[in-house]
Amino acid sequence: IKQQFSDELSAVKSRDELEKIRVAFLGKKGLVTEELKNLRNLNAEEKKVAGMQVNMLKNEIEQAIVDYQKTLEEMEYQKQIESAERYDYSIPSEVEVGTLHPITIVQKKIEDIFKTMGFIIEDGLEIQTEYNNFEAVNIPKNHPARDMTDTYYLENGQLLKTHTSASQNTIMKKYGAPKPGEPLKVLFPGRCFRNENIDASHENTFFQLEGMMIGEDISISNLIYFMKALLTEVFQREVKVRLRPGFFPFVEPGFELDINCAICGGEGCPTCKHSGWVELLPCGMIHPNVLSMGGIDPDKYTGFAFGLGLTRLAMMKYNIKDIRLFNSGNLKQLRQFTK
Ligand code: FA5
Repeated sequence: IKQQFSDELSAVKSRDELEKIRVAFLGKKGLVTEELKNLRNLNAEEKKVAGMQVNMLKNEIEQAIVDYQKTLEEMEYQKQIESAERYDYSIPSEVEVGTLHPITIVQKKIEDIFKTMGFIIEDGLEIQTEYNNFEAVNIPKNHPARDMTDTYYLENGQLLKTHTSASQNTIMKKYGAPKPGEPLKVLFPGRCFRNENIDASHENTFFQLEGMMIGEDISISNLIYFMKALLTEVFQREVKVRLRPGFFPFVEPGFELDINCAICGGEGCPTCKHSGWVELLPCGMIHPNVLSMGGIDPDKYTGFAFGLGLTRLAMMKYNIKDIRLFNSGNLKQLRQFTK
């Protein structure tokens, strides 16, 4: 039986064939099983010797089948490897790789600068309540300041946020009053929407990047320090700026920081409406009412806020004359900006 088994096993090429052999030798009517059954015809002495031999044979065959099963599996695996598609990783790829949008590049750069200065980055909703967009930043119903922006209202009474300041209240409530010596420093970029007459410097969909710092003795000098750090890093050179008083109901005092137009160098061009300056960075000290509505005690804390025109900043950085390029989907032009 042993000889017959090893002859037949050596011819096996598949798992099906192996199973057939297993049945032929170890199955209910298999050769080994028959031998085991025949033991009952022997006397006690013979049974002892033959029983041992048959059991040994049975174990050997079982083991041989298990081993052969493994060999077959390895052979199949080897076959799969050999027939698998082969890749040559050294051949240069012809797949086109996308690039970041220029606004994203500038946004990431500013986020990195502010992160090193200890700012947290927050993400604000694009659909906001009237309360967050207006009331909570001190622009009550019927206040003339609401005419400053033409708002896209949704049917459910909510609106597309007209400025990133719409997130101020939510963020103040999320973090609460700052701990002593640990001012709250947050940066929150976002897409804003206004029903504008579109021209070279006005879009109906554009980006702002807002920042806030609130603590026990935050002053205008902190504000100016951070604004300077921001612009020097972005432009990698000293930039000419001018500060004018600016009115926003949510800051007191408020300022407008303008940057010398990079397109014409201050000579005057359509991008800067022939003034030589681009309105870029309104800012100011957060109004006490806004702090109160955010749950922060204005008698104890002060803070500054700024609302950078991120899209306009990208125009100045990359010398883009017309704001409409950003939303144009013109990849040929947009992908030239890489850093
Ligand atoms: C605001 O939106 C204030 N929320 C900013 C602010 C925040 C002030 C915190 C004080 C404290 P303003 O409407 O000026 O302000 O817009 C801010 C900037 O967004 C502008 O300087 C400009 O760079 C940019 N901006 C405004 N409207 C458009 C537009 N239609 N297209 C492109 N950029 C725009």
